[in-house]
Amino acid sequence: MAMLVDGQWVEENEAKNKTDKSGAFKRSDSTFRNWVTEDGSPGPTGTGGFMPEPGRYHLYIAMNCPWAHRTLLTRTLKGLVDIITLDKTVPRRNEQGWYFDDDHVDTVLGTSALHEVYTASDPDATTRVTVPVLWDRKTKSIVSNESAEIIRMFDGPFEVFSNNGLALYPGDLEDKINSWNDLIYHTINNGVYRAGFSTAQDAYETAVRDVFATLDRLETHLENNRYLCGERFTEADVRLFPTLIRFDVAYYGAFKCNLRRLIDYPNLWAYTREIYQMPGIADTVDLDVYKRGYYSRSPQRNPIGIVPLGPAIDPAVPHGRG
Ligand SMILES: N[C@@H](CCC(=O)N[C@@H](CS)C(=O)NCC(=O)O)C(=O)O
Repeated sequence: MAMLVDGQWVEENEAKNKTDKSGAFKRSDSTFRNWVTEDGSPGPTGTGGFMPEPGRYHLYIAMNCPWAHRTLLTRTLKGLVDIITLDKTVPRRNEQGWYFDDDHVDTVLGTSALHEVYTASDPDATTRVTVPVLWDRKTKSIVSNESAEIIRMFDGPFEVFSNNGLALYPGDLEDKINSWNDLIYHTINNGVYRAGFSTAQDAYETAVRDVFATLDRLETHLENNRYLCGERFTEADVRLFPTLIRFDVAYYGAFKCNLRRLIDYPNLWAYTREIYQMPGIADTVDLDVYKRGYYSRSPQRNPIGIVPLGPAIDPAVPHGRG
């Protein structure tokens, strides 16, 4: 898969870049790490000047991407749909990486591929071109391409324009949320990728065992807890949901995470349905896009590119919780 090197879109060897000597999958770090803050002052890692303003910021996502899904969920849950505009790339990549077409238009810059958005921000950028991207119309630059940080920005500074009382990262739950986030990132969000992209049996088995050890633990936890941190829905739930909703249609088969299906876990499956049935969330989900995306033709994982018909799962079935 190609990437930007000194502002040029160049090919490079996917396997070489993404796995280490043991065959384990390695994810690269995000490169744009600025922050929208309440008063526009610099955040923890970036330069300043990014004030929260309605209509100033624009989110680029791809519907199949679970990291982008976090930002889409948070935008909906925090009531920011009219404050932060949105464009979706075509939900697959071609030789230009993430791209736009007649049905998926870049309404801000009119580019035909996302790498042009990156070079519009930094003409000399050396980086992978990933979704999500938070774009600033005012400075004509990328604020951030790190989903974990974009959802924190959506949770705080924009509350002056939209405050529905939902705090995804409340002070008294920070430690609990951070500890769930650590576990869920390594063993679930990235765990399924470690399984699906590994090029050695051992690395694959370790990843799959990690995935299911955490799913088993979550199943027990959700027996007596409505959400990960108890009664309150938090960022930890936002970060877990994109992997769960993709699990049976994508990761179970395409990434060989097949010891159990999500629907075999009654508590986890009901929890997933409850989140799916929250206002606006079903619109952020597209099971068919997930299936076609993860089963797209790949020399390593699916050389012929056949997309399976099943499984038929229905997250709209009443969840019966609480
Ligand atoms: N750390 C990033 C990861 C995002 C990411 O890996 N996105 C994938 C799509 S699911 C991507 O755009 N990959 C393109 C590439 O690596 O070239 C985040 O969480 O925002």
